[in-house]
Amino acid sequence: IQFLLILLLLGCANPENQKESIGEISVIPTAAEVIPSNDIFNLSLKTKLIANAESPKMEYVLNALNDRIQQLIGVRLTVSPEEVKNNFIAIQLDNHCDGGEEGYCLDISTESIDLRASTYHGLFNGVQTLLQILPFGNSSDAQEAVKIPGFRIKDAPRFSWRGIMLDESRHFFGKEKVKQLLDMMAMHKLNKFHWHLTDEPGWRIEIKAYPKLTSVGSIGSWSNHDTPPEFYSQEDISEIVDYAAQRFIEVIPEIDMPGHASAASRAYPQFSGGGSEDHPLFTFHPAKTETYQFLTDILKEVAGLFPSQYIHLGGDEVSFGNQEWKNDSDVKKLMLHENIETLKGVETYFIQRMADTLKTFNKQILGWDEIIESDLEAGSSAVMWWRHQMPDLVDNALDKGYKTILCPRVPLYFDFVQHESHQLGRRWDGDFCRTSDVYHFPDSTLQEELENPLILGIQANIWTERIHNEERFDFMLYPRMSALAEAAWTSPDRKDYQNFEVRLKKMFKVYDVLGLHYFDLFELSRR
Ligand code: TNX
Repeated sequence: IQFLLILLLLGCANPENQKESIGEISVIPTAAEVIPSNDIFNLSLKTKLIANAESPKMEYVLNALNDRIQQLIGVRLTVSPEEVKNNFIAIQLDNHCDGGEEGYCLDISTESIDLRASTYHGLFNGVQTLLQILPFGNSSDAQEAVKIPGFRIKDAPRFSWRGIMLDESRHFFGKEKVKQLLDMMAMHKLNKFHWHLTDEPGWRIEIKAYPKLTSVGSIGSWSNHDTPPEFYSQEDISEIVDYAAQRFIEVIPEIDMPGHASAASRAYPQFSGGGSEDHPLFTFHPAKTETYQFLTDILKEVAGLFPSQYIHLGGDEVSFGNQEWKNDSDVKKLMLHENIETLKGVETYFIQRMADTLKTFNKQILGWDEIIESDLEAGSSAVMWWRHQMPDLVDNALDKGYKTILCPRVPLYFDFVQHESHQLGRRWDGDFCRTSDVYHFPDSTLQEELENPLILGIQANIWTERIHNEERFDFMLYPRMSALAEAAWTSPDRKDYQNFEVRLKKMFKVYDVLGLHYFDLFELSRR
């Protein structure tokens, strides 16, 4: 990506572009308050860098900035120990910039670029804004100053949860594609990466206690049952978690249960609770002590790999394959013993039991909206609302005191088509997910609920049954991800779709240079 950005800078170096950017800001997601000025900051070899803290997190912030500065002027700036009065970039932790956990104040004037925030994450977000403001320069012209237009910006996010979920069970994309996704998320100030690592076609995370999960369970994908094993070793996982942390992105793993368990069951059939004709081996067995031990061992390793406070336990669509539970003598015994009357009750029992297990590892449960019916700890448990045709679920979740993330199928499922002419992808009763629908979410649907602080934010989900290669991945993700970013970050009074389209056209230049196979939604109107 860094190499490609150099190309971008070289390719777009043209004085007209520089003029064009003065006086207007073209950043996605757009900032809360922006005041342009006539000042110009000259970034050159003489520019000094100041930072008021030394720590790994400050390094992450400075690296993000220096990667670009190096492209612009040929060198990285080192932190200057002396006091400087002019031509400096100051990156400072400072409680006077009142932007909460992730906000920042960015002041670009003739004398200095002054970035302040009360957290490192805020500083990182400020750097991301600055990177989008920096004019396109020419790295071969290191002697010439790069002119940066003056602005005073004060910014903070609307939602604290701004997420993307990627399903790598159905199709496996691998480390490089995931890192590119994380880079793009960072640029867009998206901060939660939910990683769907297990499901029917493949189990994608190495578990040392159960090697067959990957040696057997990771063979095959949705479109090809005979692929060689494709999975992330624990080393790979740590590399990705670290790469994300350097971009202030939290990685939340999902180990789906008790349904969507087929890949695990192929490897270890002794823990299977059976399935259905369409979904063989779909469930874990809910009434065997050994199943719970198996899953506890797995979650113990998972908990050690991911610093996130959450582990996502899925919990979705169990009815697709729990028919065999009905006639199972152990399940019958469990129901009798625990006073459970329905299969949904068995599911609820299972989830409650596993949520308790998570607590022993100091983790909290996150799950799909089916888990609302379980009695979980209020205040710490979190659910993702996905069944868009059932908006009452949001109220149910809030009533039970669960933290709630909004990712309704329409408009936030990126495996759905984005244009009426598109054939490849899902629809729901003819409905699909346009970029503009993504952009307008959630203001187009929920009102009262949004006042509730238990609503953490929004997320788009990339399910990959129908996304079998990188080109399709890009096409389904971009530009909807840019729209998601603004929906998640920018307050409703600052949202303006027409203005977003103008900025998106500029973002397309970035996509182009990165070689992303995005859907050019302006192409149709250009013809
Ligand atoms: C429903 S969303 C699922 C996924 C599918 C997706 C396809 C959810 C919790 N379960 O297993 O991949 O629809 O759109």
